[in-house]
Amino acid sequence: MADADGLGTRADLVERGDLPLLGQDVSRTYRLGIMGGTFDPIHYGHLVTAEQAFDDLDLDVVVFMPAGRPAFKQGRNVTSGEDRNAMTLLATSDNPHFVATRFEVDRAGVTYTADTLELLREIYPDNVELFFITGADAIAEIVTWREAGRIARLAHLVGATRPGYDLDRADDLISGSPYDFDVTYLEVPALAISSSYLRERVSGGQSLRYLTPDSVTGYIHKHHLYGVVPTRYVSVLEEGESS
Ligand code: DND
Repeated sequence: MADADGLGTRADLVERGDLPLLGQDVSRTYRLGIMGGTFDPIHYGHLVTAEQAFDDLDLDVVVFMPAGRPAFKQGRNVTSGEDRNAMTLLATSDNPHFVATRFEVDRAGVTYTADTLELLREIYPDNVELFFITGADAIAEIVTWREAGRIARLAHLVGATRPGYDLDRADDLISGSPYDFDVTYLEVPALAISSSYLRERVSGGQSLRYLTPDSVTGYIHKHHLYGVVPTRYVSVLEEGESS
């Protein structure tokens, strides 16, 4: 299969462990979920959304794809692709149907979703369908993304909404757009957490426990991300001895 934008052949990509090998059995259709995100940092909102999409849409696997240079965050200082990729790897490593890929991190220039989907379409045979998963915030915005029409042609969309979320707005924007989006809406448990909330907590010296896997928190502390405030853990015994 053709070289995908200098990233290597289909076999290379699979051998590197970056992308799952799908489509071998021509008598069946495969369903590949793609969870794109800045993941700065990744958290349980992202993970629970992908897990639910996997179950509800009967996906074969969900690929987590940290954005290389995100198209829309040029104004903000985004953590390096290497760090965001490492955190994504850690967060997904214990789930057998999640895979983290460097597909966008390794791509030069601004990474647009339409280009990513086009490259995946070149890599995978026709019996692999693409499902691009987004959260409630992103689903209403998708009509404004670069080459939204191309996105609509290349992939099904999965829009994860929270209970009580005003779906009508997203639906109006999508159905009012000139593009033929195929969207499946899912209701995921309300996890009112965001990467910016996690960053604020880290810089304020607060815990990330139960917001993201502990391995991600460990990585943030070890690599001094988000203005981490070093914590000195003192055991109850030590405290008692010093008083
Ligand atoms: P975000 O920066 O929103 O990622 O980017 C999401 C994807 O959209 C990436 O793949 C981007 O490359 C792509 N995008 C955005 C804008 C323009 C274009 C492409 C373009 O090509 O023109 P976050 O890390 O913030 O979030 C990742 C996903 O998780 C998003 O879909 C977000 O809505 C969702 N999410 C949650 N879902 C459920 N519960 C929560 C969530 N927090 C974030 N608590």
